[in-house]
Parts: sequence; structure tokens; C-alpha cells
Amino acid sequence: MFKTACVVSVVAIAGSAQSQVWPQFEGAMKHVLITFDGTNVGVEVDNLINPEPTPLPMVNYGDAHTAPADVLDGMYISSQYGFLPDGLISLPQDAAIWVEMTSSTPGLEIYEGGRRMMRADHTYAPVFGTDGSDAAWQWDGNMHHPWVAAPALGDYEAIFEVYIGDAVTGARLSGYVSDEVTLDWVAIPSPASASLLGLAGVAALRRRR
Ligand SMILES: [Cu+2]
Repeated sequence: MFKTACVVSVVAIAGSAQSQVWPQFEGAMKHVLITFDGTNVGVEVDNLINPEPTPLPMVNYGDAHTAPADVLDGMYISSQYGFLPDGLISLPQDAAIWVEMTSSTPGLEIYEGGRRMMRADHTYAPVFGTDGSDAAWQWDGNMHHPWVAAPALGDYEAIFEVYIGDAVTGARLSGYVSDEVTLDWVAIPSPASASLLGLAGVAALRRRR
């Protein structure tokens, strides 16, 4: 009797886990390396550990995501870029590292992520000006892969300034030098939709015969 109850509850848990749909990701992590030497902030895209050329692909998998990830529904998405400390970072008291998006291709949206494997725990909160959010975002010093989303096929780009700011307000602190980095993406058809198009093409050929 007891055993039966256990089996039923295990099945129920497996069923609820299956019903969750978190955003897919593919492609190796491409880190945006951040350094701070006490005066100068440095930021650059890693091309040594992951030499994959940019722009990085964004794909619309056609998924209906579990909330709060449903902000990505219908969008071409990528989480390959991730902010990562390059060596030890020692910050001045009451200061933090902030990242501000200073310009971007219209239509580009960015949502808070984290470690890619932890996607069920991400907030998916809009950041970098998306949906009226602040243009500046406080980085906690850990690996953070944001979710970047685009509404349509094409090329996308965003420029970020990384600077030392007040840990509470984000106001730039004098005496430190910021740095900036450009990230780029290209929204492409998914392999699945390409093969569907292929099937549609075959069907059209058959109809023509
Ligand atoms: Cu990473």
C-alpha cells in the first residue's frame, strides 16, 4: 500500500517537471571578461577559450515558456554571452561594478539571467532599458548570462559601458576609468523551421505534379 503511494507521488513530480518549459540554449558560453586594477575597469569579449566568431546566433524555438520566462515567447533568443570576472576583483568600499547599455539596435530586449544551467531560477526581469527598466544594471561579480531577445530576423548590436559606481545609486564615482564593449547577434531561422520549410517545399512540388 505504502509502496503504491510512493510510486504515484514520484510520477506526479516527474509530470510537473515535464510541464515546465524553460528557454533553450545552444552554443558554447561566450564570456564578456571584466577586470578592475584599482583604477581602470576593463571589459572584452573572450576569443581564446571560445573562438566562435560573432555575431552570435539568436533562434526562435517556438516554445511557450513557463512564467516568468514567458517574456521570451515568440522571440529570437540567445544566452551565449555572459559577464564573468577575469581574475580577482577588489572593489572600493560602498562601490559596485555597473553595466549600462548606452545604445542598441531598436527592438532588442534583455532580461536578467544567471548561470545557464540555473535557468529555472532566473528572474527574467527586464534590464538595460527593456520595458522601462534602468539602463544601468548592477553586476554582482558572478557569472551572469542575460537572456537577449529580438522580435525578427536580422542583425542586432548593443554597446555597454562598464564602470565603478555607488553600490546603492549607481552614480559614477570619480577617480576610476570605465571601459566599453560591443556585443552583436544575428537572428536566424531555427533548424526546425528550416526543415519545416523544406517539407513544405516538398509538399508544394508534389502538388505541382
Ligand atoms: Cu558562463
